[in-house]
Amino acid sequence: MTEQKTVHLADYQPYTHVVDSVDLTFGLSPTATRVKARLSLRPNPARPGRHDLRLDGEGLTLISCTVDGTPAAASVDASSLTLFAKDLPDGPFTLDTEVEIAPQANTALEGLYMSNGMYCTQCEAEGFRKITYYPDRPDVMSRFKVRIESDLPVLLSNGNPTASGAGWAEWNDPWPKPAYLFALVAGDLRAHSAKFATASGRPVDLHIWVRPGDEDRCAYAMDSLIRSMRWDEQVYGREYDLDVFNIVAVDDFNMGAMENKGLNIFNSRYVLASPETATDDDYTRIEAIIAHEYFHNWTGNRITCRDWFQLCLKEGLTVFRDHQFSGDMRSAAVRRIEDVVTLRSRQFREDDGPLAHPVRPESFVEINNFYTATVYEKGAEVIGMLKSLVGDGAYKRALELYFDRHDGDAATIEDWLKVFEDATDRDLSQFKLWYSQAGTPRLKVTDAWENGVYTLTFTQKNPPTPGQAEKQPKVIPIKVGLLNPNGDEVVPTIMLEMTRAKQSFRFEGLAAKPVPSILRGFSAPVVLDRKPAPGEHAFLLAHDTDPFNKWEAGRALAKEVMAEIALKGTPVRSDWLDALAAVTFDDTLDPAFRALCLRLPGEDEIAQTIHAMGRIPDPAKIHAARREMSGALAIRLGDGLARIYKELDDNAPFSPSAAQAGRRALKIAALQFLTRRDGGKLAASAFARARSMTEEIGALAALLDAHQGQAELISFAARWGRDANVMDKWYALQIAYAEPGDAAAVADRLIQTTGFDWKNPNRFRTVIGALAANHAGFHHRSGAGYRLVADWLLKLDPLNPQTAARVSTAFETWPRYDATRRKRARKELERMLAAPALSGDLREMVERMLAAG
Ligand code: B3K
Ligand code: ZN
Repeated sequence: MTEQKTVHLADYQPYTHVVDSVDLTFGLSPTATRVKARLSLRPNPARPGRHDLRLDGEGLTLISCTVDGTPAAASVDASSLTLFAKDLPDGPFTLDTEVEIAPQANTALEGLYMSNGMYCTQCEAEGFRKITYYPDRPDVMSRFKVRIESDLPVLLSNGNPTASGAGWAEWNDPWPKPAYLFALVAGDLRAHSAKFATASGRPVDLHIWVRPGDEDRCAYAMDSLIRSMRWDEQVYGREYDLDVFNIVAVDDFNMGAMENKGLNIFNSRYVLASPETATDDDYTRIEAIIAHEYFHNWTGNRITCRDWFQLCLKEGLTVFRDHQFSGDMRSAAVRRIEDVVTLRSRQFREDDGPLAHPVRPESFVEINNFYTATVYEKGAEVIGMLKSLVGDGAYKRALELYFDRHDGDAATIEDWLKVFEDATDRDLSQFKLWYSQAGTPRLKVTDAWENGVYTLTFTQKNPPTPGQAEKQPKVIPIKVGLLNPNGDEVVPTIMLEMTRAKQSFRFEGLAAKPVPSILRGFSAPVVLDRKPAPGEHAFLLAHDTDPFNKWEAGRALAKEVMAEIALKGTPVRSDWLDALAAVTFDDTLDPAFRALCLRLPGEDEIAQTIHAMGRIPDPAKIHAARREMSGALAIRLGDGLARIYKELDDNAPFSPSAAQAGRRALKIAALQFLTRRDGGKLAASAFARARSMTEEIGALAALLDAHQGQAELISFAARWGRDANVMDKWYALQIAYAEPGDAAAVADRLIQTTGFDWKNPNRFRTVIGALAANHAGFHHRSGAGYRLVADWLLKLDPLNPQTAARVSTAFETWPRYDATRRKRARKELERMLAAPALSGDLREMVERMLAAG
C-alpha cells in the first residue's frame, strides 16, 4: 500500500541547505536514461545548526554519489536519499549523483516520460523527484544548467540555448527557480516561429513545437501568445525576461498545460487549431490557456510559492489575470457570464460537498489533489473582490509593490495581503477569512420601502464544511444598482461593503420603491437567496443596465421554473417564455449574449439548487423538466428563431473573432431548437454544408438532441477518425445526448471500440467525463453509471493515479441524492477503497468522499 502522510501548513520550516546552482546532464534512452546532477550546496543560515541533507527521490536507481569528489555514504529509501550531518562539510560543498530512470515505463506522466516517441517532463507539483535526487520543494530556488545528449533532432530545456552539436545541446536558465519549473523535451518536432520585441527592446524568438504535419495549426496559439505578451506589458508592466520562449504540444498530458520557465508544455488540444478542427470554444480556451501559462512567468515563476499550501498565490492570481485578458480581448460581459457559469458548475459544486476545502488548505495528503476549482476559480474570485474593495488604482499600486518587493521570492498569502495593506492602509484580517474558510456563503436579501426610504437588509450564512463547523462573517463586496419601476436606473452601481452577519443599507431621496439589481457583475462568489417580487426577474432581464445581472435575471427565472417543474410537475411558465423571447429577438443586443440567454441551466446546477432548498433532487425528473422546457421554447420561439437562423446563415469568410463566434453561437442555439420541430432537415443540411468545426459539431449536436444524426455520426468518424483530439468531440457528444438509461452502455461501447486509447488522459477524461456530465445518466437509479465509472477508475489508477483521482470527483455530489442512489454510490466508493494497491492519490479522494455519507 502507498504510504499516506498528511502534510500541515503549520509545520513549515525552511530547508536545511541552500542550492546555489544545479548542473544536470541527461543521457536519454527510453529504458535507461542516465541523469547526472551536480549541486552546489551550503548550510542555510535560516536553519542554524548542523543538519542532515535529505533529498527527495522516487523510483530512481542510484549509480553513484560523491561529496566534493569523494564517494559518500548515503542512506537511501523509497522516497529519499540522506547524507548525515557528521559526514558533511560545515560550509559550501559539491554533491554529485548519478541515477538511472526509464521514461518509457512511466505511465503516470509525471517526471520524465515519453509520448509518441518524444521525451517530455511534468514536474509540478512533485515530479522532479522522479528525475533525480533533489530538495523538491518550491522554496528551494536555484540556477539550472542542462546538457541533453540524444540523437533526436530537437533538444529543449529552460532558459536560453548556450551551445549545441551533433547529438547534444546545452541550456542555461539565469533565473533561479524551484525544481517544479524544470522542463526537458526531446523529439522530432517542427516549429512554428515568430519574433517579438519587448517594450524595452529585447528581441525574443518565439517557437511552438509540434509533430511534423501540425505546423499549420499553430497560428492562433502564436497570435494569442503575442497578444498576451503585449497585454502583460501594458496592463501589468511585466516584460518577458529570456531570449527565447518555447511552447511544445504533447498528446499525453495530465492537465491543460504547464508554465515551465521559458518552456511551456501544452496538452496538444490547447495549442492546435484550424477552422476545420477547432470550435469557437476551443479557440477561446486556447487563447486563455496560452495567456495563463505566459502570465505565470511573473505570477508563479519570478515570484513563486513558499510551499504548496500557497498554491492559490500563483493560481488564483494567474486565473484572475487570464480572465481580465480574455475580457479585454473579447466581450467582457460575455466572458464574465461564462466564468461564473464555470465557477458555479465546478467550484460551488465542490464547496457544497465532501471535497470542500479552503482556497488555502491547511493540510493535504497528495498535493496533486488540490489543483481544484476552489484554489483556481475561487482563488481568482477572491482577488476580484480584493480589487473591488480597494479600487482599481490601489490594486495597481499594490501589484507594483508586490512585484518590487517579492521578485525572486517564494512568497505566501500573508506577503500578498501585506502589500495590499501597505498600499492602502487597510486592515485585511477579516478579508483573509476568504482564504481560510471553505464553503459558499449564502446571502439572504430582504427589502423595505417606508416613508420614502428604501432599505436593503443582507444576512450572510457561512455553511459548515468538512473540518470547519463554526465560521465568522466575511467581508462581502455587494455591487448594487436601483431601477425605477419604469425601467430607468435611479442609482447606478455602487459597492456596499458587508462586514457583519446581518447588515442594512439605506437609500434616501427616491420617488418610488425601486427594483434592486443586487450583486452586479457577480461581485462576490456567494449564493443569493432572495424571494423575488412577482415579475422582478422578467423586469430585470428586460431593463437591467448591468449585463451580468440582466443575464442572471433570466437564469434565475429559468432555474426557478425548472426546479418547480421537477419538484411539482407544474407546466412550463409562459412568463419565462415571454421574457426569453423579448431578449432573444432584441436585435440591439450582442448575439453572443442572446445565445447565452438561450442556454438552459444544466441539470447538475438544478440539482444543486434543489439541494440548497433542502429537498432531494431527482435526476430523472430534472432531466424531463429540462427537456420539457426546451420543447416549449422550440414551439414558442420557433418562428423567430427561424428568422434569426436565416439572417445569420451568411457566407462570410471564417474568422475566430469574438464577434463572429457570437453570431455562430446564436445561429447554432437557434438550430438546436429548430431541429426539435423539423425532424432534423435544417440541421442535416447545416452539417453537410458546415465550413467550420463549430458549425459541424453544432449541427451534429442538434441532430443528436432530436434523436437523429446516425448517418452524420458515421460520416464524421470517416472524416476525422485519424485526429484523436477531434474525435474526442464525437465520443463526448454521443454520451452527452444518450438517454439516461443508455448512457453507461453507450460509454462502455465507445471505450471498447478498437483503437480507443483509454490510457491517454484526453480520451479517458472525454468518455468518463462525458458520462459523469450526463447528470441523469451517471446518476441513473440502476447504478450502471456509478459502476462503469468505478470500473474504469480502477483500471486507470495503477497506470495514472493523478488522472484517476481527478476524474473520481464525478462522485463528489453523491450525498445529495436519495437513499437508493446513495447506497449504490457508496458501494462503488467502498469497492474502490478495497482495491489492492489503490494509489495514494485515489485513496485520499475516495476516503474524503466517503467521510461525508
Ligand atoms: N501549474 C500547472 C498545473 C500543475 C498541476 C499539477 N498536478 C498548470 C497551470 O495552472 O497553469
Ligand atoms: Zn496556472
